[in-house]
Amino acid sequence: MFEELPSVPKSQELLDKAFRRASRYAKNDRSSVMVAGNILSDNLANLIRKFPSLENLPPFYRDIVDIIVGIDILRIKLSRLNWASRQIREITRVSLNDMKRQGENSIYKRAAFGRMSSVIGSIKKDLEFLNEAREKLRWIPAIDPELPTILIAGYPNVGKSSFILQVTDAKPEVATYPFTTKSIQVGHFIQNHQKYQVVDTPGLLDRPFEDRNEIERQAIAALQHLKGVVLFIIDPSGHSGFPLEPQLRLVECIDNFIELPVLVVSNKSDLATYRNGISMSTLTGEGVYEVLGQLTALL
Ligand SMILES: Nc1nc2c(ncn2[C@@H]2O[C@H](COP(=O)(O)OP(=O)(O)O)[C@@H](O)[C@H]2O)c(=O)[nH]1
Ligand SMILES: [Mg+2]
Repeated sequence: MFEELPSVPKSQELLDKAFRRASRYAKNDRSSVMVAGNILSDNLANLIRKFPSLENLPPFYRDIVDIIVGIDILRIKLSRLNWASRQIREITRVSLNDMKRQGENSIYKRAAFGRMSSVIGSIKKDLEFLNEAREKLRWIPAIDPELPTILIAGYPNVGKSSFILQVTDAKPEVATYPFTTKSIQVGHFIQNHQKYQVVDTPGLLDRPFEDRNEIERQAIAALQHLKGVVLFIIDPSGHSGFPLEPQLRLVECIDNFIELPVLVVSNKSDLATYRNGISMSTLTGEGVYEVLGQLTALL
């Protein structure tokens, strides 16, 4: 949806293109105005059409877009392009009328081109904004909001990435979040003809919530729009470098903040086990498919 966003031209590039074509292909002033006007208004209309419709965005994407660029400002910028596109059509129409009534005179053409330039000039900042927005949105993590999703939570080094590697077939896709330096990992597996995605969100569900900034909190909130279940992995062995205590506090925190079902599993059963709950080893594979079964049942 966002990967295919076209690059947004600068206002001067748009004008150059339109006027160059007009002078190259037009036989007279009338067709010159028509060519330039059509190129400008069509280019703007196409740009608007290629941006995902903000009304129909799935809630997950909607929240993410809102975090990254802001839905309201994006809507305003797109409507400015729409305004400009209509202005250009109107200028073209009026100018062609003038020429029809008063006869061809290069004054009309020059006046029309001047007005077109000033309309396009007035959306310079909007075009720049949209191009920057495109750069940010193209990197929206490869999460498909339609698929049932296993979100992995837990402190660093407990085995979250190892779990993805164990249960998903291909190498997980890695995408950078636009709002952190970390990379999100998404893998897929199929069970009973149903495709599932497994998502590891470093930086989001791996440390106490008090440490989070507003954007991270919003991103976590966005995750809740997914058809999801949280797999909370704890490492009772001490191998990860984190004691059990803070890990259990994070479980509580996530339980409180996130409305999706949470399954707590203790990992590294080859090293140590935690008395209550299910355990697995993402190193040896022991227990991993039982855990997966429980997760898909919750979904
Ligand atoms: N002994 C043991 N080590 C594991 C197990 N799972 C992961 N590890 C190791 O723990 C370290 C962190 O694993 P990783 O999957 O990167 O953790 P993440 O930071 O939560 O993604 C790596 O060195 C893994 O090889 C396990 O079940 N048993
Ligand atoms: Mg990891």
